[in-house]
Amino acid sequence: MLIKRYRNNPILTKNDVPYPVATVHNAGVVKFGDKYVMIFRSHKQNGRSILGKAVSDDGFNFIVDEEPFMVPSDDGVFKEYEEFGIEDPRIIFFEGEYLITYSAYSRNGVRIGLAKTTDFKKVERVSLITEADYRNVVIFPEKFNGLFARLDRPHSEISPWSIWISYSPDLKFWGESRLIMKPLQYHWDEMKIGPGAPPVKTPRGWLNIYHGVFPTMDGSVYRLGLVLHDLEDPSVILAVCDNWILQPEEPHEISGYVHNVVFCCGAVPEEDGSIKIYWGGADSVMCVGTAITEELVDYCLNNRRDPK
Ligand code: BMA
Repeated sequence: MLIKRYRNNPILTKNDVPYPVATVHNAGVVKFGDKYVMIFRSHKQNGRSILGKAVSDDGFNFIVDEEPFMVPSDDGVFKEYEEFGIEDPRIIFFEGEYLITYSAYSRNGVRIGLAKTTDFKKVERVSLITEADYRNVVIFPEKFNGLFARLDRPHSEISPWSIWISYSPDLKFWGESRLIMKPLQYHWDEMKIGPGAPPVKTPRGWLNIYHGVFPTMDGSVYRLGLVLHDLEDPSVILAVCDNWILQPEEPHEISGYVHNVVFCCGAVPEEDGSIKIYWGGADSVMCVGTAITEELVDYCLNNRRDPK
């Protein structure tokens, strides 16, 4: 088995949160000094989402802060575009700052916000970095030829829910966009794909743990898969794994707020070559599993499908 589920999953539920929430799911996680910081999404009891923070010494046992970490802004342009809530945070560390991308929902659609922090106490919004109909933006934690790069997932009728890449000199203005990967017909990811955890650097490429969705008569099923991007040119996909690496199997992944969902927004590579992969179960709870990073890369390279 590639991913070993932690025996005490779920690691976080709404009962661990000291303020009223209906769910705890889809969290970004990073190392912060000798701690692990998790920024998770919660539905409030009005169905709109906020972001909470939890801290851990070992990456498995987390304590949630007394107050939410980020709630929809009450100021300026962010207020206008976060009215319906903020969702699905991803975190990277770049030159002394933690950058957080999140989905911002409003009557104008869903777009991506970028915020930054150095201490996970004070958080500053930087910019809204996409127009409407974008989700799942992950920024690479390194620049390429002086530019930031990100993977994103716009939606269009002609090419639904595919993965694109874009570049930016300053994190604010993005361009040079290209489609690099599509869902595959009659395949576990045929309906939608989207970047999951921010890409993890490995000796053989950037590893993107992505999600894929398959429509069934009983609703859609969210699973996780693997993509490997070239180290120097991340627009080049070296391999897309034909098989999923994780699917809903535990009771708290199969049933909950939305049933049959495993959804990843964060993974933490460790110095010993292992990696902690975090996922939301059934849009209700947070889970973690461990894998060996090089085994994931081998599995991806040995079981390829075409990217588009
Ligand atoms: C996606 C996003 C995720 C969610 C998933 C399953 O479209 O909204 O946040 O986990 O659906 O409901």
